[in-house]
Amino acid sequence: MTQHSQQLTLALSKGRIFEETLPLLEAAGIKVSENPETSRKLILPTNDPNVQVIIVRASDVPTYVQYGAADFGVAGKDVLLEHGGEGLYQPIDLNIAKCRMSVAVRAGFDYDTAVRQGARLRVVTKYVQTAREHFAAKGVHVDLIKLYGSMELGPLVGLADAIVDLVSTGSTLRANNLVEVEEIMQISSRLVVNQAALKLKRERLQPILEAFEAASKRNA
Ligand code: PRT
Ligand code: MG
Repeated sequence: MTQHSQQLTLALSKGRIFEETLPLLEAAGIKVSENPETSRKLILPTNDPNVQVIIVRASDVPTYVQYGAADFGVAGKDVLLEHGGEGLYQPIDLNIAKCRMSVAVRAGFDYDTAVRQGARLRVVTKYVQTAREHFAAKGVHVDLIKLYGSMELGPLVGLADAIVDLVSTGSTLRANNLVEVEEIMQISSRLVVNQAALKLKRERLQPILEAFEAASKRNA
């Protein structure tokens, strides 16, 4: 195989995923040479001339990997469920960027009674697919409204009765007078690998996947 075909591109997003992937990369002997928080570069070299990191939006990671523009990447389960996972092999739960996806309502709104009485609920969320499946499985009628951020505002300004969003400490909900009424699922980030790259670049990928797997067990 040529040198070029063994070049690896890893897709990461800035912020918590980048920060929490760094120790896993180090376990595989890879050090990223620049910090995406201070650099404007979207392609970051590493100490390994055959490995580069590209910085993309968290929700775009699966797309870059699906089309082979990146060989592998790190994405939250929330993002992967919305994407659908087409063209992606998902071998490892990295146990990083952990949180939960939950339903929250304005303090004082009686969610359980509304659900029991079969009320039709308006729900704002970025996670339309996952929310649709959750409420369908419960037999709750919902009108889902897609938002791209600041979901917490929805119930406060009369756009919705409830939100479906990610929660970690709960302080964003508290600051906006919202209460968590139902946990939908636990969320963590997964390693995703392009299916063709897994076959064609297995020799280069395998040791990195093994190092990631061993290091991520310590986060479990
Ligand atoms: O920010 P941007 O719009 O660019 O993209 P993004 O929000 O998708 O990226 P980023 O980096 O914020 O999140 C990347 C991944 O981290 C997500 O896909 C999740 O899998 C994971 N993750 C873990 C979280 C959180 N914890 C989290 N707390 N993603 C978002 N949040 C947000 C949440 O949406 C809410 O606004 O933090 C707020 C709640 O936090 P607490 O601590 O106040 O409860
Ligand atoms: Mg964010």
